[in-house]
Amino acid sequence: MAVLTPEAAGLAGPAVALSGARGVDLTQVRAYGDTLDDGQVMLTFSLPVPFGDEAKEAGRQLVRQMGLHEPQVYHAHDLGEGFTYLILYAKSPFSVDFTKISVPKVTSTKLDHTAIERLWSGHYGNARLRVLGACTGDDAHTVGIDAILNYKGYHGDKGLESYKCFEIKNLGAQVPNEVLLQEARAFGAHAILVSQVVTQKDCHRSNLAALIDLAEAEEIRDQMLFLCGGPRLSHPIALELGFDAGFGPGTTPGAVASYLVQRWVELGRQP
Ligand code: B12
Repeated sequence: MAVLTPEAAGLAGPAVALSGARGVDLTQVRAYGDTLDDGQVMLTFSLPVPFGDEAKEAGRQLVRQMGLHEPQVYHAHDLGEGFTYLILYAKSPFSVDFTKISVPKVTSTKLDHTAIERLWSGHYGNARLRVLGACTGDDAHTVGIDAILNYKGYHGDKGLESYKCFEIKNLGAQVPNEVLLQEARAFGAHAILVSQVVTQKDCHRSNLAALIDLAEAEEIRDQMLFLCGGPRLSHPIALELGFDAGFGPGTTPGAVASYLVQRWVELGRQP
């Protein structure tokens, strides 16, 4: 399979039309299964109907309605109680122009622990950046925010508590937005870190957007950096929701520390 990263294809700068290596036309990229440009995709879903030939045919018809061709049921499984699980292959006639794709990214450079501390102390001496973290709304999944904030950290990378330049307060699980902002004022927070793991009915989006609305109503939105993170979050989504930055799966504390310090220096604010 021809694997071309945007950087390898010279796409890090402005969008350019390229004919990639091994015959890949980056202006018309199609899904790849067995052979280049065959448009082959795999779909998995469940249907609330009993397992059997009718369930498989229902799956094929749904896939055709999605605009895909030649659906084939690769696997079907009885989930019990009138539900069927399906895996189908089909062909997609669609293509994307890869050369026109541009995704916003966190622009800070990933620095090591010592470089982060040095950058901070060079500007602010012994002052500290106060970071308030929480898992908000009904969400009780604290492992992610703990991984970023707690001393022991994540994936061999120590958490923000291990840095001299940060003062950390972790409010834990199921913190209402109102309480988070009250705590932020009382703590004199410079940065608020929110974790959202549960995404049912897009509750992560509505809860995060509500936090920003509240911060704007209380006229404190621009006084602090607002970061969010979780398995279904990304920097583009965070920007869309009014946050300064967003971090997805696999984020290391060092990446967050690098962003916080560089962004604070860039803004020219005093802690
Ligand atoms: C552990 C776990 C639990 C534990 C949580 C314990 C705890 N103290 O956190 C318990 C058992 C309590 C639990 C309960 C529930 N859970 Co649960 N749980 C999980 C599980 C297995 C692992 C989550 C985890 O710890 N990941 C590890 C961390 C390190 O990863 P992470 O959160 O993505 O964090 C990283 C990044 O995203 C990022 N990050 C995260 N937050 C932030 C914040 C900031 C600011 C930054 C910068 C970065 C950042 O950095 C982290 C490190 O890289 C997942 C399934 C899975 N395998 O992911 C289900 C899962 C999240 N749970 C799920 C569900 C449905 C529930 C329940 C609703 C189940 C129920 N019916 O009761 C309840 C909900 C309780 C509640 N009110 O929230 C679903 C969520 C589905 C969805 N998309 O909405 C999942 C995906 C399981 C599934 N496949 O169905 N759960």
